Amino acid sequence: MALKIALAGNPNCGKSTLFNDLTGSTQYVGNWPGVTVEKKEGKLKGHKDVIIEDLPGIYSLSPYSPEEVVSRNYLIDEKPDIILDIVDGSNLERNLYLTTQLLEIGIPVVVAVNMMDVVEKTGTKIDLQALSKEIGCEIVPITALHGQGTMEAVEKCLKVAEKSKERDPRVPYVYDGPVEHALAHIEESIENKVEDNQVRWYAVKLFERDSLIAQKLNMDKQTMAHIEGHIKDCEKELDDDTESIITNARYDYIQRIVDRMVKKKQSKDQLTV
Ligand code: GDP
Ligand code: K
Repeated sequence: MALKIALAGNPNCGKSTLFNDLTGSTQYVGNWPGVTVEKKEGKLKGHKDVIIEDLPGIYSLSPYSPEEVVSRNYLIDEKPDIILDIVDGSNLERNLYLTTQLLEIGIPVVVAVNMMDVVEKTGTKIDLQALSKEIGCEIVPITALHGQGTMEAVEKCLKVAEKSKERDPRVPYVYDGPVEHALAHIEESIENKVEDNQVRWYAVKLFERDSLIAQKLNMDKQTMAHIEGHIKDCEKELDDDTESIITNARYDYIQRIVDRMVKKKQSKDQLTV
C-alpha cells in the first residue's frame, strides 16, 4: 500500500513551492468533496508508492473555515502515515500555533522549518536541536525556494513513518491543572468511541465546545451534560471561556519556547541603548 505524507502549514509558508519541488509533474488537482477548496495530490518524484497530499493553508484546526474543516477531517478520518508540518522560520512564533495542534492529533509529525535563507540573512539563530527535543519530533531546516533540504525532509518522513504508526498526543507541555482535570474526565467519557491515540485531540475539541466534533462522535445528551459540568467548573476556576483557555495555553507555551530557542540579531539601535 502506498505511503501517505500530508503537507500542512500556514498560508504562505512555502507549502506549494515544496509540493511542486517534491512532486514535479505528477500532480492531480481537484476539489474536496462538497466544498470549493482545492485538493492537490501528487506522487513523490521517483517514488510511485509515496503519495503527497497538500492540505489547504491554515492557521488552526478550528471549525470556522472550510479549509480548516477539510484539513482536520482528512487528518482524523484518512489518517495519513505522517504529517510534514511546514513552518516559516522567519515567522516561527505565529506558525508554531498550528504545530501545537498537529502534535495532538496522534499521527507522527516531522517539522520542516522553511525560509532558512531568510532566517540566515537576518542573522537569526534558531536552536533546532533544542526545539526538536522540546516538541518531541524530528526537525529539518529547508529552503524550498532553492530545493534545499527538501529531499532530506521527505526522507526523514519515510524513516519516521516506518518506525511508528502513531505518536503520543500528549504534548510535553502541561495545560493548567484544572484543564487537565476536565480533559481527563472528557477523555474517559469518549475512550470507547475513538482510537486511543485520537482520544486527546477529540477531548480538547469537546472541551472547546466544538459542535461539529460532538456531532461527529454522535454524543448523547447525558454525556454532553456531564462534560458541560466539567467545562463549567474549569471556566469558573480559571475565569475564562475554554476556547480562550486553550488558545492562551498554546501561545504561552510557544512564547516560552521562542524566548529560549530563538536569538534575533540585535539591531544597532538596540546595541547603543
Ligand atoms: P503557500 O501559500 O504556503 O503555498 O506558499 P508558496 O509556496 O506560494 O510561497 C509563498 C511565497 O514564499 C512565494 O513567493 C515563494 O516563492 C516564497 N518562498 C517559498 N519558499 C521560500 C524559501 O525557502 N525562501 C524564500 N526566500 N522564499 C520562499
Ligand atoms: K500562495
